[in-house]
Amino acid sequence: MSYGFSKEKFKGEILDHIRNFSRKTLEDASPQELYQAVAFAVRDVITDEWIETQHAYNTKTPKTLYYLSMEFLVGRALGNNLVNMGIMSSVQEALEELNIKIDINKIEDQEPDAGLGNGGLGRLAACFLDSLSTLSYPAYGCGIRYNYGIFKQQIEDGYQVEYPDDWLANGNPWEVKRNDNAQEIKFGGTVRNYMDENGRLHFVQENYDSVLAIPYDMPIVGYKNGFVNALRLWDAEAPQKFVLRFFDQGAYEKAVEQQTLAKTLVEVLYPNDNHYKGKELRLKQQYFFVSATVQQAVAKFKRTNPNIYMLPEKVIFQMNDTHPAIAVAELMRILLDQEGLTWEDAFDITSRTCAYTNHTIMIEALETWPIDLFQKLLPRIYQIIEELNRRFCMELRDVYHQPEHIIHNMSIICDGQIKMAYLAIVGSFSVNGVAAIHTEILKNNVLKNFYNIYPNKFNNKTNGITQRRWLGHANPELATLITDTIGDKWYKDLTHLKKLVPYSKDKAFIEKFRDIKYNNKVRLADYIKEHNGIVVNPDSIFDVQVKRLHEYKRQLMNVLHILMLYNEIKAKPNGNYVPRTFIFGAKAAPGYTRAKLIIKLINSVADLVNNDPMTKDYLTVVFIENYCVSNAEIIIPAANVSEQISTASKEASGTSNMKFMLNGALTIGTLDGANIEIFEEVGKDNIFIFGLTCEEVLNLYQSGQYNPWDIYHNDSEIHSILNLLINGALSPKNPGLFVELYESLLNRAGDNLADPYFILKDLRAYHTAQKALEYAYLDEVTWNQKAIINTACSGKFSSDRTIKQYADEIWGLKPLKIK
Ligand code: HBZ
Repeated sequence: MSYGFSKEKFKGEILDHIRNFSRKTLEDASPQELYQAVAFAVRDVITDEWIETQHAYNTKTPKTLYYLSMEFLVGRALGNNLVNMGIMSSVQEALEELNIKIDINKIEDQEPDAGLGNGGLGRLAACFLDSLSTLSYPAYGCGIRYNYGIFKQQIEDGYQVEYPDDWLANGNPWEVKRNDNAQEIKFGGTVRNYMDENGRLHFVQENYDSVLAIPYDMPIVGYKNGFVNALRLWDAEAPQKFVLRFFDQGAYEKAVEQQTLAKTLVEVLYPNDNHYKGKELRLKQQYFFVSATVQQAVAKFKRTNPNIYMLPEKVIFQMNDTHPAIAVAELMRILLDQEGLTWEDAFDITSRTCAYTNHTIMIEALETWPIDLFQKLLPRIYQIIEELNRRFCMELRDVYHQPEHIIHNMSIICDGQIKMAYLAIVGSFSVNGVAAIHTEILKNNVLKNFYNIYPNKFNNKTNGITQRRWLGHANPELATLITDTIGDKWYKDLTHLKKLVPYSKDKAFIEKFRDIKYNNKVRLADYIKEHNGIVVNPDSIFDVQVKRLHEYKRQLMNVLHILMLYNEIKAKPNGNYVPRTFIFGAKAAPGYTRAKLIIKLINSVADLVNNDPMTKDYLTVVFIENYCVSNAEIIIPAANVSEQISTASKEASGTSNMKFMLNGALTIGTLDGANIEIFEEVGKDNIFIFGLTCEEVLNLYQSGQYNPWDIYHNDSEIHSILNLLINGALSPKNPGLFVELYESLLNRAGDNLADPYFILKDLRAYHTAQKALEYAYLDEVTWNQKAIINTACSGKFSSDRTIKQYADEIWGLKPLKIK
């Protein structure tokens, strides 16, 4: 079944909306007003299916997934909905018939990105929602309706400057407020206990501050199946907002405090990616949306199931990293204090309902909360975690016969801190990593002790991306070529792309594929001209690294390689060089000083090479500001080369690597995360692999034997580019500016090791791989064949595959037939 669309009705709704809300003629309506009108008309088309899907949940009471995530990086909804509803061309026709002069892309551009996430983890959650609806799985995405999403980045004088992302300024036409599902969330106060007449102990939280959690639902439209799930984002409101003026003095103050709490709670997304900061407000945010979701899920379950013991048969809480790990304790609280279950029964139910996904092994990203902060804010939850830990340690001792030092290491509470990852593991029946190598590292290194005890909990679910957005919407020309060649089944089953393999030898297909890449490069060149004022050559190699800025992702190594090329050309100006455009996009966490300096360095290198008459025809460097979902949809389809150069073992999976591959870019990368699986799919001739392996990195790190000075002294080219960082060539007005980065590569004060990301160690190998790539690009036909093979072999990396594995192997979820 698909969505009931009538063009005439649609046109009428647009006219009505402009008339009633803008009070204008269609001609006079601004692009933003047109966007609002189109969005409302589309939402109207979705409504019946949305109601029906939700009605089927109520009547058929299927097992339902609650995907708990602090982040959903959904981007824009309009274009994606049109693709999934299969009405893109009908809507275009309708707009033409209404004589609307601006085209649909311009209307789509009016929509602000819903930037409710930092990077990979948040975008993964958004891809998962798309797959869940497309595969008809009953599910809710559950998160926070931040007033401000990820900051907007501007580059000023080469530096990152952050601006607030007021994404709700013009309202949000997709969301629906659901007052009837409001939940009360309690913070602070004290816990009183008493014994009842039957000798049972009860716990009551008193003198707490409370805030109301109000859900806003956004529709998540499945691909041509009439199945509409909800992304449920919780907003905070103060309770008793309206009776403020009747309060006596004490109550008045409390009421004001609660107002402030509600206002600050959902104000802004924390902009750190792979880095943990123990901020009290962040813990409040976590408990706020988790408690709201768990309370609501249990209440909904109880409406149709009298037997609470059946909960694991009907409800799954999947925790997207440890940020929602508090769900374990919150569910325990509800089962113990509200349902009156015994500890054993409550724990049995909880640990069959919760599951945990780990997204990082980076030590600095692991969440731990100081006991005093935690206890003050969540006194009852803390008691529960303490008891959980007491019993867990007892089990380690009595059942698993672990020695004391191991028990100490595994304890959820240790040295005044609560370790959220351990809480998540102990309270879950499933612990998964996000790429094969990542899961192996979890099992054999980081979480080894837990794996020894609970081997059956551990499993891998390699990440994926949705082809509807990342090919269907982002690259419509390629999508059409593929459909014309092999049919449209790939929209629902990406492995169909394999049928393109024989076409990698078909001259006409190769040419079409090449022309589409060229057109996408022109589209990106236009974007760059408009936003950066830089003219780039669409015949040059578009070499792209877009992702959060982090030392482990090694944007700095990319820049150093560009400087090597620069020096080569300067030394031999009459050589034969393949023109290259290096494109970067990256936000740095506002407090991450070194990452921000790397952004400045990229822009300084851009100034140098783009303006040097000897190099400017061969080398162009572009930093695209404010990298986000909507500009990723323009950048990725235009890439020839995908930079995936993290220090092996550090990137859990990566997902942009999959988007690039799908769009026919060749990867240059390390054997890290999902790069390894991409390598397995495409074979060695269609990828450029270099550098240390995970094992080598882990050994080198442990041995402490890395000495970058040897490289500095023995490799004269590396020597001279490092000197560019300290001789003022890149920052004449402030010659010492980049000394810090130079130092970070050679002597890292305070670390047990110079540069734990081994940049100089891998730089030469990276340079060699780049040379091979450049050489391969010279043969246009072969290059395009490799690009086609990349697209053809990307089937594994659909989030549909990932979600089906989660559903079959973890959740026990079945697709729901609506009609
Ligand atoms: O999750 C990323 C991994 O780095 C990446 O390799 C993986 O592909 C992706 C999806 O599994 N992790 C993140 O994006 N992590 C965060 O954004 C993050 C945000 C807040 C934190 C910690 C981590 O407190």
